[in-house]
Amino acid sequence: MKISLNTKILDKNEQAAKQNREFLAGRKLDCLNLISSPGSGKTTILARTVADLKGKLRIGVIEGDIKTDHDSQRIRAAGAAAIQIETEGACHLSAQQVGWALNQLPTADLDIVFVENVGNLVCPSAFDLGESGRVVVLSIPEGDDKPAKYPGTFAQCDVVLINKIDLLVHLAFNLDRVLTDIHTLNPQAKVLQISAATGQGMQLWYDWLLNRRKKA
Ligand SMILES: Nc1nc2c(ncn2[C@@H]2O[C@H](COP(=O)(O)OP(=O)(O)OP(=O)(O)O)[C@@H](O)[C@H]2O)c(=O)[nH]1
Ligand SMILES: [Mg+2]
Repeated sequence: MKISLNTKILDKNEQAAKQNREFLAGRKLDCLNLISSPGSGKTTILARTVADLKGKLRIGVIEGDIKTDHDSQRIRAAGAAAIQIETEGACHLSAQQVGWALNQLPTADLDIVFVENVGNLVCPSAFDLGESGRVVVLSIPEGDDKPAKYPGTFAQCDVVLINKIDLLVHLAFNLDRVLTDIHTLNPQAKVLQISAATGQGMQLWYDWLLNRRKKA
């Protein structure tokens, strides 16, 4: 019984994901799904990206949180359109929710939509949103064992942002171990070391984003 219910939920999600993919392709819109633990710095990265790429990349953001619209307010303050989804307890965004939010955004005037998923390294990676790429954010204070402990999430992404690199000097974090573990799980993934607080390495991220657009 339990298995068939799960299958139904996933089937519904898959149908909505397919519709989102078609919607995005029809508008030549890139869409990146950001996945991480709570507090890794997703909103800080996005707000800085919006401000720094003003005039170079037209960005919209879909924010997923269990409660509050704090993150969408931060994105709007940085200068981009943002739609908040409050999941009211659900640990991930669904493709249906993202489909609804895409319809609220001024997509005709955008190049890319970022989806900031609910902070969680487990559930979001199991749900296809119809996105064109995935970004996993890992921050230094979370510890260097996270890729090994949450292999599914790190195995299914295009880029890993190692954020809060400014804290590396203060904490026992074996960067070599993390780089090796990510490479073993996902040899294709690009790994970038950044600090959304200080700006260190952010240009590497912007280059990755802008190159992606050129290739599309
Ligand atoms: N030192 C340092 N702090 C950072 C950096 N990036 C973000 N922070 C801080 O980390 C905390 C969490 O940042 P958020 O951007 O809210 O993280 P988030 O992943 O969006 O959090 P949730 O949406 O709650 O999952 C804030 O206090 C930020 O100021 C960084 O590069 N270095
Ligand atoms: Mg956030």
